Amino acid sequence: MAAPSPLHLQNRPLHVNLVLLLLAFSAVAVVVTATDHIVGANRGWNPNINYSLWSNNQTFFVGDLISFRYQKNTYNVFEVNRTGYENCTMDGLTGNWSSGKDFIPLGAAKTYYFICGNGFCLNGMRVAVTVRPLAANASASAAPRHGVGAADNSAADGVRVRIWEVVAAAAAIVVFYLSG
Ligand SMILES: *[C@@H]1O[C@H](CO)[C@@H](O)[C@H](O)[C@H]1NC(C)=O
Ligand SMILES: *[C@@H]1O[C@H](CO)[C@@H](O)[C@H](O)[C@H]1NC(C)=O
Ligand SMILES: *[C@@H]1O[C@H](CO)[C@@H](O)[C@H](O)[C@H]1NC(C)=O
Ligand SMILES: *[C@@H]1O[C@H](CO)[C@@H](O)[C@H](O)[C@H]1NC(C)=O
Ligand SMILES: *[C@@H]1O[C@H](CO)[C@@H](O)[C@H](O)[C@H]1NC(C)=O
Ligand SMILES: CC(=O)N[C@H]1CO[C@H](CO)[C@@H](O)[C@@H]1O
Repeated sequence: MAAPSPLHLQNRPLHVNLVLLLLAFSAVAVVVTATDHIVGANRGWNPNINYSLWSNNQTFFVGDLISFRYQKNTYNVFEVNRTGYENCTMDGLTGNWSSGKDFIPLGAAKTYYFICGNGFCLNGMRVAVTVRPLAANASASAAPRHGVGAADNSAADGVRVRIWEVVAAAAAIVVFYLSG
C-alpha cells in the first residue's frame, strides 16, 4: 500500500472502496446542488433587456436562488403579483430589495414576479420566473438535474462550479487509487 488507508476502508477489495468513495462524493454533490440564477447573466439588472428571453432559457427548481446585480442607487427589486408585473404597479407587493446584489430564494413551486421601481419597469426591468417542484423522492439517479451530470444551463453560478470541483476531486482520488 502506497498510502495508509483509513480504518473503515481496510479489509475490502479495491473496487468496493472505489464504489464507496464515489457514492460518498455523489451524495455531497446532490446535497449542495442549488443553482443561483443571475438575472440577465453578465448583463445584470438593467433597462432595455428582454428578461423573458433570459427567463425562458433557464430551468428553475425549488430551492434555487435568483440574484439581481445592479447599481443600488438607481435600481431596486420588488416582488409583486401577476397584476403588478403586467401593469408595472406595486399590486401584490410582498418583498423589496435594494442592496445592489440581492440573493432571493425560490422556495415554492410557483411563478414569481419581480419588477424594478423608480419607473424602470416600463423600460423592461421586470422578470417572471416559473419554479418547478423537485422530483419526488429525489436521488442522484432519479433527478438528473440534481445529479452529477447536471450542467444544464449557463447560470454562471458558484455552486455549480463547486459541484464540478467535487467531481474533479473524486476523479483525482479514483485515479490515485487505481495508479497506486
Ligand atoms: C421579449 O421576447 C419575447 C420572445 O421573443 C417576445 O414575445 C416579447 O414580446 C419580447 N418583449 C419585449 C418587451 O420586447
Ligand atoms: C392590468 O391593469 C388593467 C387595468 O387596470 C386591468 O384590467 C388588468 O386586469 C391588469 N392586469 C392584470 C394581469 O391583472
Ligand atoms: C394582485 O394583488 C392585488 C392587491 O394588491 C389584487 O387586487 C390583484 O387581484 C392581485 N392579482 C392577482 C393576479 O392575483
Ligand atoms: C421593504 O421591506 C421592508 C422589510 O424588509 C419593509 O419594512 C418596508 O416597508 C418595505 N418597503 C416597501 C416599500 O414595501
Ligand atoms: C441560452 O442558453 C444558452 C446555453 O446556456 C446560451 O448559449 C444562450 O446565450 C442563452 N440565450 C439567451 C438569450 O440567454
Ligand atoms: C422513499 C420515499 O421517500 N418515499 C416517499 C416518496 O414521496 C411520497 C410522497 O411525498 C412519500 O409518501 C414517500 O414516503
